[in-house]
Amino acid sequence: MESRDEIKVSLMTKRNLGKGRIPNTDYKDRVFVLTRGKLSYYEGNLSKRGKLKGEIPLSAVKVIEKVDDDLLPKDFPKDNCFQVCYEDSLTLYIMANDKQEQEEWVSLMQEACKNNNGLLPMFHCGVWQGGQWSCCRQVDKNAPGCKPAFTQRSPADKENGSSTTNNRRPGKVKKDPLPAPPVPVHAKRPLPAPPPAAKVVVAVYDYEPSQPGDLELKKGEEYTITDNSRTHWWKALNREGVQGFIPSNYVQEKTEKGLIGEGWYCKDMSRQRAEALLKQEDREGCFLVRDSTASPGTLTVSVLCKTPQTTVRHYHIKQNPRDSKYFLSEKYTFPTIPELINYHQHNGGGLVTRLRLPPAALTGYAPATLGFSQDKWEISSTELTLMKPLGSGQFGVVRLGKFQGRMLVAVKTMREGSMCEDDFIEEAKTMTKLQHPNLVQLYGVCFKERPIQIVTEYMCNGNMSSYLRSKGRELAEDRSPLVDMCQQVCSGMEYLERSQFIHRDLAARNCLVGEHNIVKVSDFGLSRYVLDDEYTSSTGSKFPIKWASPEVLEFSRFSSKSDIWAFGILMWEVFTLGKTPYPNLNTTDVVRQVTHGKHLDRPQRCPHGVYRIMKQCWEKDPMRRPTFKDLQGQIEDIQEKDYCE
Ligand code: 9M3
Repeated sequence: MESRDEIKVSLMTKRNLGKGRIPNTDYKDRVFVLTRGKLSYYEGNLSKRGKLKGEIPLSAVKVIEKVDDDLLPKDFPKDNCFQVCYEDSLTLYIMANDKQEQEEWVSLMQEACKNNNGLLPMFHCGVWQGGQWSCCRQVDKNAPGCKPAFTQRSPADKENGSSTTNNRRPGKVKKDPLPAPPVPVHAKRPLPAPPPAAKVVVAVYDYEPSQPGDLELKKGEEYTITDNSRTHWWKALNREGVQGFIPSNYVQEKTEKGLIGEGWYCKDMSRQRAEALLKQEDREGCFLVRDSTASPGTLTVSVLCKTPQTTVRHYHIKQNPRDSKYFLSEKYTFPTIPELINYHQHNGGGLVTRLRLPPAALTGYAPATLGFSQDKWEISSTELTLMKPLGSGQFGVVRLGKFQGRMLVAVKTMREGSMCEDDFIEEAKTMTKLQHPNLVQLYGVCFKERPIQIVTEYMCNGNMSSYLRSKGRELAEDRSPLVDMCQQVCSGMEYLERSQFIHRDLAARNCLVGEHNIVKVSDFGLSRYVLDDEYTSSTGSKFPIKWASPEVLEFSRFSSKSDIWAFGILMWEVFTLGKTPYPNLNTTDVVRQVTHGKHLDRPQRCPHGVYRIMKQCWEKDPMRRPTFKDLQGQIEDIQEKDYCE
């Protein structure tokens, strides 16, 4: 019988853990019904609800939290488990059918119970099994939880403290929202390592939550990280004690120099990138502060000076060994770096020009998050609005789209028969976990309906090959933007190499350009799922012969080293401003040239230092080719003098 005050109804699997020492371990499919006052479960199924089997008044609920999949004992029939702790130490474990359902139930129940009096600030993220907790190995069933719970308690609750009779947590802990180390209860049992000291981070971008359970971030504010066991989504507490998930790349750890959050500070920026950004802004005194690549541990101020010619000057911030004060010019010393910068923003103080404002690209641009939220990589087509076509790829049309009506994305709609869909879906979850500022982010896949849709980060300037052809002249006036573009691709590829992930079709056409000349590698690994002989066979008309290494041509042997070969060709594309390699050769002649060790010529006006790097990528023996890590160092070392050769 449906009732109007039913908030959610789902058929899920339950395990009941009773009070006794030997918990009853039966798993039953039940129809769970959440109303404003209680959680009930029934026999039967969604179309025919049977006998009522149990009921929990929501006022008795103390914890609603997910159980970590990794901490579930093997006999649990499913993942996606969450727990409802209620009354005095009773726990109901419920297994949802997928992550989204789990997420929805947890957040709906947390919302429904948020004003409960007895909410516990800590919970166990594992299960009670075989006489111990699978998360913290404590052997007392009533041992305090080892992780802070998502207790969005009202201010009144915080002041009054917990009126619970439950003995898991003493009342005074209400002041301390951070995890306390588990209490050792049995000296002989192995105990887990105590949780590391709480990490305080500063938001470097605003973040607006897109899912229940996410926490809003405000740029410049501090947050305490309560769980960073996953790489890309962390749990954090804000100053008001509200907890939720945040994208880990939107925050940076507070440093002793206190620079995170300053609009002019950019931690990981190469000299080339700094020069390219500043020159692109083309404003006298435009500046930024970055970690020095030449002398690690020190900072460099890079500033644009327009007279007599446009140049970027780099100044090391030095420290006086006597009083530890910072300076650019010995005459003016300061106890902190922000004070030093503030001084030079108002006075030349020995610099070629006064420091003015940092580039807009540093202050405005927020990176892609990894997936839309914690574990959300399945996307429903109802969350997508499709807009104009951006072009066609190997799998069909790619459109500009909006996710949840507010975030621009690119949506690839799979043409029927163009992709080996099942294999791709299996891999997609792993691919959404790859995250780097120079990789086009795969946000998720809409695969419950056909055609499948792949949702990725949108890049406003399209592919790099066309970009070079149309904007190349401007970029080539000063060649450091070209080195910078190569360096950005190299950084993204170095991350793929480190993640043991092979691109298999690296080329300028498969890189995309965003705002401020940002370049990202796109469609990595997708060639494995192409169903088209013209593309997959090395004799097919669409096979990327001109980017293929000798071992790929001969034995289809793909590796990070064959990616390196392709990267050399991509550098050649960059320095010819988007020309097609081997312009006058047909495919048979290309294969003949490559297998005989003959390479592309040095593009006109390409610095010799850059061409030397390309040639290393084209070593016949893959083992003699450098790694992307090696190349990163070499590209970084390309000096102004290379342009004068
Ligand atoms: C079209 C096609 C992309 C647009 O989907 C692919 C694709 C698929 C598979 C492969 C393998 C490796 C398997 C062979 C290769 C490619 N390609 C494709 C990636 C896009 C695209 N994606 N475009 C954009 N963003 C994303 N994420 N942005 C974009 C594209 C075009 C314009 C603007 C933005 C555009 O119209 N212009 C014209 C005006 O000047 C700016 C560019």
